[in-house]
Amino acid sequence: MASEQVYGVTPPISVNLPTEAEKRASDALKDELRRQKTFESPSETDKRWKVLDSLQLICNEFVRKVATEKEPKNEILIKNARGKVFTYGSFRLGVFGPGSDIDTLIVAPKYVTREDYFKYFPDLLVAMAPAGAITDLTVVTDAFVPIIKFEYSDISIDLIFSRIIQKQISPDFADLKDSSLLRGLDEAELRSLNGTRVTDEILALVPEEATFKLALRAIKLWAQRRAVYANIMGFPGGVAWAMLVARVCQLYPKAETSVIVNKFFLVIGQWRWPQPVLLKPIGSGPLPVRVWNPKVYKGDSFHLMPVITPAYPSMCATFNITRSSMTIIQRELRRGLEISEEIMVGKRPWSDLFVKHTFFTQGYRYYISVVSASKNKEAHKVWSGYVESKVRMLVQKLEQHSSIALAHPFNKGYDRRHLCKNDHEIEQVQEGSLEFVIKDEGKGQTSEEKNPKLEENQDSSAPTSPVEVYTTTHYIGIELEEGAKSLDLSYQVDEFKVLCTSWKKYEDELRPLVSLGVQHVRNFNLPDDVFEAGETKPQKKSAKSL
Ligand code: 3AT
Ligand code: MN
Ligand code: MN
Repeated sequence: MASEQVYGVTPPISVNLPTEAEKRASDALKDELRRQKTFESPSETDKRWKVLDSLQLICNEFVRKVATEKEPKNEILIKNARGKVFTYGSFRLGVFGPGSDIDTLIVAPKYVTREDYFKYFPDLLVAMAPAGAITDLTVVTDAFVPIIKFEYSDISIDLIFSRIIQKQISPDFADLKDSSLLRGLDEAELRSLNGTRVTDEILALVPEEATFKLALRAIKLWAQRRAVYANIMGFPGGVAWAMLVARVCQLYPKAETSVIVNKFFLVIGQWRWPQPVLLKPIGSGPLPVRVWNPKVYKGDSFHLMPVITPAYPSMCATFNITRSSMTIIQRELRRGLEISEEIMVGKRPWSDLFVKHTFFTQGYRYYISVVSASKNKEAHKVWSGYVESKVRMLVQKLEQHSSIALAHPFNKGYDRRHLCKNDHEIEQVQEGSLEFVIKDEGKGQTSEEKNPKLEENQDSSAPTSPVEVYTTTHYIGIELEEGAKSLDLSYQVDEFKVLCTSWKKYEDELRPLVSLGVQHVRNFNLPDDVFEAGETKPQKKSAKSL
């Protein structure tokens, strides 16, 4: 008899079959995930598949068009011209919810370049999709991963592109596992193929896909509710959480979903970092590219909680984690273990695991707010994105301050719009004032359409009509060292500001339009809109109670 396949880099911890109680706990978990609306309806999922079918047709047409342009006489090439649509992200992992996008990759033969993709694909897309189906089309050619983004029948699509060095894509071309497909590609193309290669590997490396998907759904919901989900803010992102769950699935190959979730908190909570989490041994490959290796690369040895992607070239998906975010993640893992232990013995419901964080309600006495502000929407998209990507650097500087025990960045920024009558009001907004905030936003940002002229009015000291100012605010909770008295952060703040404003794009174009403010905020001065209905805002202690 063939021995059973071993998943992962060590033997399993337990191959026990599930008990009746564990099965019941899994059913209860599934019910809770349903109640929490993490699943979409089958008809909505059908719609996603239809959109993907349509993208496959458009993709083939696109490749044919390029073939015809470049080799008009080569009938065989034109006849066999086709590309292949792959997915990655939450759709590929089977953990998408009602609001998820579809992360999609187009692979084309070698004669199709990225330039062709950006030149032909958008128009072809609009022409071939049903009339009016494509909206919000954005083309980002100069991103880290160049991308076309759009809505197709109200489903968000992220569409990236890579060619492979083959003359034709054969009709049965099924996957991107083979590392030799990476030969001859540039960095952007490598990165574009990476998402699909990683998700496919993860799925291939778990013993039971269905169990993994359900457990990952639970962990994603937990991580979002507890505000420990956000790569950019120094927490694990979707791919990292997926690999962590996958590793636990490998260690308990026969276990039910409920057991995986419970053991997740046990195993990951007690992990001996900086030992890396690996789904398979790190492999080598055909390219002169860097593969994660702390023995060779000093930088890699600083990763606090390394979680390594399984597809060549292996990378650390969690290089962003800081000392503070590690402390917070571990605190949350401990909480998860305590609660899930009680859930498993029937003492508590699953809903307790998914209770919302208390970052603002009972989090900290002191917060730092980082406010990026802009005088128009386009500039704000660029500027706020850049500042957001640097907040971790401020967090790291704060961590090093002798009076600060912990600097905890909230995982999401708060977007606000303000209506200002003069430069003085604009300055106040830039410094964090919420006096001029536009309330009753509803869901969409539509008032701009009602008031299209507002943005142009940016100059004089006494504008005749009010101008709109856009802000994004990031909050960092500060825990002081015991006995710390004064807190002078001017050095750290100045350094952070220099870091942001020495960006070339700021110097070249953004400077007249944008600003950056950093302030202290006491908990009782936090703005109302960070609290949900039913939450209590911290109150200033009266003199008596002090
Ligand atoms: P949703 O269900 O869409 O919310 P997701 O896990 O699919 O969850 P995204 O669509 O944001 O999340 O991301 C899908 C993948 O795209 C994850 C990662 O491999 C890649 N990705 C996303 N944002 C970035 C980024 N800024 N830089 C590099 N890769 C990114
Ligand atoms: Mn996605
Ligand atoms: Mn996406």
